[in-house]
Amino acid sequence: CVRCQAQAQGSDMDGHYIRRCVELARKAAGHTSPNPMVGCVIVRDGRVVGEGFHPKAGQPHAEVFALRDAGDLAENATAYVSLEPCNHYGRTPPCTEALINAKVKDVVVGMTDPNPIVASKGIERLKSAGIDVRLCVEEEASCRKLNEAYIHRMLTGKAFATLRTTLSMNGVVVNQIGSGADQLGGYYSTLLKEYDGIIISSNFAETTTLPMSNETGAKQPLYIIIAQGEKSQLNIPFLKQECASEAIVLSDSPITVEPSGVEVLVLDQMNLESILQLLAQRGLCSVLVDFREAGGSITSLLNNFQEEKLVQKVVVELLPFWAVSKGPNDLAFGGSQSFPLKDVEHSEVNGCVLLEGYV
Ligand code: AOF
Ligand code: ZN
Repeated sequence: CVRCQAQAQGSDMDGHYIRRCVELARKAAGHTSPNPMVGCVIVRDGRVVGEGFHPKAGQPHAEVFALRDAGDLAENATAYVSLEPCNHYGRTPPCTEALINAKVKDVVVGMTDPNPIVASKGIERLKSAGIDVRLCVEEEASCRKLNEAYIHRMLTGKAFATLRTTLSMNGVVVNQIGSGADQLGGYYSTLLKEYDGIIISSNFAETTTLPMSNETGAKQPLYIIIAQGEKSQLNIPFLKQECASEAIVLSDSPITVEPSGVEVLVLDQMNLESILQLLAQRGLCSVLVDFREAGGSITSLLNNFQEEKLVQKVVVELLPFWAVSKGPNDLAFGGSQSFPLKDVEHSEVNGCVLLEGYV
């Protein structure tokens, strides 16, 4: 019947507009933590009348920007939001009230908010105000993927960890910045933009020239430098540059760091679990474990990462590059079992093959 067709069309369009919300949300990738990335689209009579996204924690939510953009046209419109609207006073007032006051007719959400102070209460509040609310089942998975790190932190109290390495065509772990291989690794600047922090070993920090965020145009990720063993001094040249990123040194014993002024924390327990908890407490949702040296101070942290469920994702860049092997090459760690990764995707970036999979 005509009515059913109209409904089918309506739900087809749900997917379309929620995908647009995800696209808008991603504009703030790397800037929203500890908050999620959220996008919102306001549609009236089949026409987009307002769009917005959440730019940064402390700033207004996506719905507020989209409602402002729509103005009076929000009345009787449909609001699409990639995440359930919040119903609490945090750094900003509840989006449910903003939607109710704007008199929207219905709301389509991409996923419910795992934040226990929201968790379906936003949807209930909208329904109690007579607003029709539906979940866009078709795009729920893409909304979850968008905020996989935020969801993980919310549910576990730990930062979402991605293990990253680069391999040459002959299977050598490429850690020699300046060898020519790093120029090919154009994907690194994308990672710098998207992750809240990057864990590297003290050896790597001492010997490398990491691309600084000002050079790559990205925001400043926090470098988390792991110092383990007998070292009592650490000299980190890349932190002496003018546009240096922020850094924190996590050490298992007292240590002096050059340049001075870098924050140093001596941990009683140097294990990945306590590090990821500490980073989550500091508001980081996602962290990249940049692993490019066998036997370095990060190896021991990763010994049982699969069993401990501490690493969620693995990213490997395969570079069109032949490298000289300078020592043990196989990143041998990770417990006693071999296992296939899940939901593997591959893509090509600047002539490198990028493989991503979930643990
Ligand atoms: C939304 N739309 O765009 C975002 C939401 O401190 P606040 O006020 O920014 O609140 C943060 C919480 O609000 C965050 O943990 C998450 O539950 C929700 N984020 N909600 O309706 C948005 N960013
Ligand atoms: Zn909100």
